Amino acid sequence: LVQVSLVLVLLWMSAAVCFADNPVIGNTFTADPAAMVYNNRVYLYTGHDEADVNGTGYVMKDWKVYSSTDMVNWTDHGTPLSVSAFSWAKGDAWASQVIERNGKFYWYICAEHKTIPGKAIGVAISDSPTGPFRDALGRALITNDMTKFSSSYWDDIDPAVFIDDDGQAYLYWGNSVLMYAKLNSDMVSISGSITSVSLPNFTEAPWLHKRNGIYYLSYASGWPESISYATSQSPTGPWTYRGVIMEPTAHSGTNHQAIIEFKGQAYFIYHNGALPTGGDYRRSVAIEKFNYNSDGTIPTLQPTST
Ligand code: FUB
Repeated sequence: LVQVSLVLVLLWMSAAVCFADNPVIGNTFTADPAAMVYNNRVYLYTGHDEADVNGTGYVMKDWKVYSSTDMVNWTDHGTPLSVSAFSWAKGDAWASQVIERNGKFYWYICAEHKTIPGKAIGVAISDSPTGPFRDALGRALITNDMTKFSSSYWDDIDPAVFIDDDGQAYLYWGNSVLMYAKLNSDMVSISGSITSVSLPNFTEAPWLHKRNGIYYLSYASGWPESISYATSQSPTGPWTYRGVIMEPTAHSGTNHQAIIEFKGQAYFIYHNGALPTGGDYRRSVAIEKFNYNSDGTIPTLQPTST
């Protein structure tokens, strides 16, 4: 009887640990994670879902920052950036990513443009990873250009930024079609032209990372969204499709990922609808540890909370 009780207690404890760990932010609905490793800390930048429990669309007005030295205990740094910081924007604080260059922090965001129909990408700047941030340009960096891409109202969403070892920075973004451009070293202007990329089943949410000389481009694919990825020898492709990292989760049609390495461990950071009363418009950031396969491919991951 003692042994059975012990096993039951251990089972309960391991279930409790899983529940406590994922979603990692339990008191606020958070979505569209991006992560940056800086000075031995992980900074987690998220969107903020504020739709009520019967909501039928996104209510997103600002972005949040958390940080951790162990990926388990997270410090809440509040809400250092909101749509109101961008005079050209009128709402929809959608996905974003922050990167550091020469001691400055650049926060690429997506919001609805006040005067140009559709979403646009802007950039805020700060001296600290936790802000305060201010609009770096006073105008959007990327706006809807129907003449070039005849694409949709939503094509300029989900900015992802990457700086290669040679110092060249790249901005990726898109919905239905992936686009990318080089950034100048000022990080707030585009160098050259915008290129579109064909990827199998690309929906949105690009994320670029590099490991052992291989460039990984992960993205949300299909609907409901899986997270798929492709690899290349270059940040501009050509890309070889490698498969699915995560199948759709149970309570959120969207998923949106960041992939980082911290203290020698790889992490897949994503969102789901797993909190009580969570769902499509009330999402939560979750994290899975993973190990690359010996050939550098990424295994398919099971969400530990759905
Ligand atoms: O959060 C709003 C949108 O939902 C994001 O821009 C997409 O990636 C999807 O997660």
